[in-house]
Amino acid sequence: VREATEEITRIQRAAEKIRSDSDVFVVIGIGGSYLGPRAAIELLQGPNHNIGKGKGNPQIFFAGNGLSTRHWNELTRLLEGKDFSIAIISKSGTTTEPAIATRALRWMLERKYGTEGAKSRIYAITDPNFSLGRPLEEVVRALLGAGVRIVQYREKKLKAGAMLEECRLLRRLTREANACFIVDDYVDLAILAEADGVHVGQEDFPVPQVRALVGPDMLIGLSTHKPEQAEAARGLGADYIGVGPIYATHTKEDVVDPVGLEYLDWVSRNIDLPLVAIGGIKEHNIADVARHGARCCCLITDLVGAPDIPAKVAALRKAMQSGY
Ligand code: TZP
Ligand code: MG
Repeated sequence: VREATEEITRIQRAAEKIRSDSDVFVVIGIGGSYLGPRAAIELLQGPNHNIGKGKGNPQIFFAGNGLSTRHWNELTRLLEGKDFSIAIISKSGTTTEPAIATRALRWMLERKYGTEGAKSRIYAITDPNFSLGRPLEEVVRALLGAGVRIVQYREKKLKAGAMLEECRLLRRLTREANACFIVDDYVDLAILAEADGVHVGQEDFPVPQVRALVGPDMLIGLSTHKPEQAEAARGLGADYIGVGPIYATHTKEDVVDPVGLEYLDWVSRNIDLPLVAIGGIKEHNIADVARHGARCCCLITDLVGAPDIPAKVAALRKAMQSGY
């Protein structure tokens, strides 16, 4: 009974978030998985349920059974410039529905960042030791100004109060730039700073316990170093995985041995979760990392330690694109 109640609460919270954040709600389901929800939603859309005007009252689009070009064009026209949520309904665990959702999300990223930009994403991690003495705010403003849309706060020395102050600043800057803000290691700090996500390692609190603390909406990233860890990640509830260290790095203390490009190859072929490659990635080797399946690369020293951060971001993107 307790589990059922928790599940209903989870669904209600998800529904609330979809209602408040989305202009359009896309329902994807095939066959029977499609007809049931369609009937239920159409019933709810009766005269007293005026669904369909945008945020607070999203328009509902049924993409189930609609794999034709005409249907797809209709969907993309509807989604143009809008905020949207996607629900995948699958009774049998088929891959068709996630494939449509992935296509829609890729389309959205390509519209937003351009075809090349969508496949060459840079995930920046802050580190005061490698920032050439520049203040955190200056470094992060430069990253955001250069189009970086994922910033992780990674701090190992400051006291909790000072970290919270820095995180509040980064939360404000990333929100203004429409960028994703992740906090490394500290679940409490991520919650207090209203971060979009928290990143944990294999030896931190286990992902299910982190999920219990952060709730259903916050992203959880999990570092992985071998196939068993990557295979377990989805079941644990991770939203994306770190893959690395690809190359040797001195930036992180007690880091595991480099996993090389082979592990990245394996993950990109076998694991159905977004991945970010990390560890010793630099302008001179990022093309290889991209060639082995990374569409999002995570860097510290070569990025925050660059004298000209915008020039570095542009060079990294260009090098990534040369690797595809
Ligand atoms: N996790 C795995 S490697 C690493 C972290 C935080 C450090 C990456 O830093 P750099 O300077 O890009 O090698
Ligand atoms: Mg960590």
